[in-house]
Amino acid sequence: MERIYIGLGSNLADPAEQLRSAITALGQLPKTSLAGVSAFYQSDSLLPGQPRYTNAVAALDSSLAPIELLDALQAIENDQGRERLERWGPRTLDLDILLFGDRLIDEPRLKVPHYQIQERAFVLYPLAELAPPDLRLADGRTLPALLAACPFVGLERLP
Ligand code: A4P
Ligand code: MG
Repeated sequence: MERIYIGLGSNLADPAEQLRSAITALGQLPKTSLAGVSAFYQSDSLLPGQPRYTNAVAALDSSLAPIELLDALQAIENDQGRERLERWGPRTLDLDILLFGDRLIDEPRLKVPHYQIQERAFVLYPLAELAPPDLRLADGRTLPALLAACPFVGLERLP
């Protein structure tokens, strides 16, 4: 079993409902249990002209292999009507593997830790709700240092 953190994001077709059904689907994955879910956060899109995003982070305990988990996440994205029309386009559901135990993964289909974790308040603050406060990433960076360098700006934590 390894502890895995998944970033969830949606900016189309009732984003909060998209996140809730994705969380249900995560809890039903084989060899996996859902260990926690953060609050939901809203923020403007990083790309101009797109609807606002709703984001959250889920913690999983799983014995799936990383690529098996990626395949399962992409199947959930597809089940929830995601159309890959353009990279970085608006989406009903985006599921990113943020951290996978203490693994460093650098494969064509999968880079872990997720490459933009440090720039994304909508990832770091929900992650901090679930992770141990002194969490150290596989690449040596710590969660407190990442939080200190990424201000809580433009994020709205939903009740
Ligand atoms: N891939 C590589 N590493 C990973 C990983 N750790 N987890 C590959 C998941 N996938 C990973 O992803 C493209 C490919 O990345 C996958 O086929 C997988 O093999 P995708 O989800 O198909 O495409 P994408 O979502 O358009 O790209 P990406 O890079 O995930 O987009 P981003 O960077 O997530 O940008 N603003 C706010 N406020 N909140 C958001 O969530 N998200 C985006 C999308 C832009 N602005 C946003 C938000
Ligand atoms: Mg993605």
